[in-house]
Amino acid sequence: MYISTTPSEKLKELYSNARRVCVLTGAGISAESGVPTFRGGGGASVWKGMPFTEISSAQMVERDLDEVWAWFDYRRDVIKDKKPNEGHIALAEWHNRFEDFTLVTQNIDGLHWVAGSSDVIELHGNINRARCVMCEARFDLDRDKKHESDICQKCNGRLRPDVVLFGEYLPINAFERAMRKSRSCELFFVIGTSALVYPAAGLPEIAKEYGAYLVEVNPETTPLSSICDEVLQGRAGEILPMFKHQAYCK
Ligand code: BV8
Repeated sequence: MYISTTPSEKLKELYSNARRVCVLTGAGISAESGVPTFRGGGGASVWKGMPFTEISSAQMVERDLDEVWAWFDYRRDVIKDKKPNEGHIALAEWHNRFEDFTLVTQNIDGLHWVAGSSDVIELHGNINRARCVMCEARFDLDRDKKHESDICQKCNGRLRPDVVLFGEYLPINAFERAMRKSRSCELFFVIGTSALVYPAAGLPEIAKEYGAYLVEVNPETTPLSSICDEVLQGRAGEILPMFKHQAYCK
């Protein structure tokens, strides 16, 4: 395994010739935008004494949907003025750089879209959308305000945040597409995730199993690091722009 703060000659070669590339991002790619991560502290990990794995759980929607709304309104308020950083912007350019590029994110902050990524597979939903618990209709939320109504305009059912909570299934089409692309890619980057949450954290393992060159971008070591071909130890906003360098772009 190659560990460094800059890409190896092998990775530069692979990057300049690759056609099928897949990327999985986690909260770390938004850290430099000022969005708190979950396990790096910073406020996205506890709500009124509850760990986020409890307040962001299916049980809480049953138990106290108002409290779940309060938690997600708080988080939407925290991220409403946050902007994409150099890491998001670099990845947005990769859509045109490769013949078959897939960007998969665990994040719900929507910053990849704001950075210009045209097609993002959001495995865990989006914090700026609500979903009806009855008819599943979806409604965009106003970024600058607390959610206004809990009632579905279509069927009068109750609305909830359109995010995947612990104990809930991921959107099946999104996850199946992410799995297919993980199996078929030549180069897989896993960026800014502690690789603790499944099934998302299984995607790099699948890519590796199917022969992809697996690259991790993270200032810290994770449970995935040991199976990676290359670990780039640093911040996404520093490392990803390095790939813009003409030296290894066709
Ligand atoms: C599921 C939305 C099948 C909500 C999220 C019991 C019952 C059911 C399931 C389970 C169970 N026990 C375990 C499970 C599985 C569970 C799971 O994995 N739990 C973990 C905690 C062990 N998974 C699920 O429940 C999933 N569903 O399994 O369905 C099922 C269904 C029913 C019954 C049985 C099975 C659903 C998981 C989705 C949960 N929703 N988000 C919300 O946001 O509130 S997950 C949440 O964690 C976020 O999406 C987040 O992205 C994700 C992962 O965290 P990370 O992104 O990795 O963030 P973290 O802070 O941890 O790490 C940041 C990293 O960035 C660090 O490594 C840091 O070093 C690095 N970093 C920091 N700065 C930078 C940087 N890197 C680069 N540059 C920087 N500048």
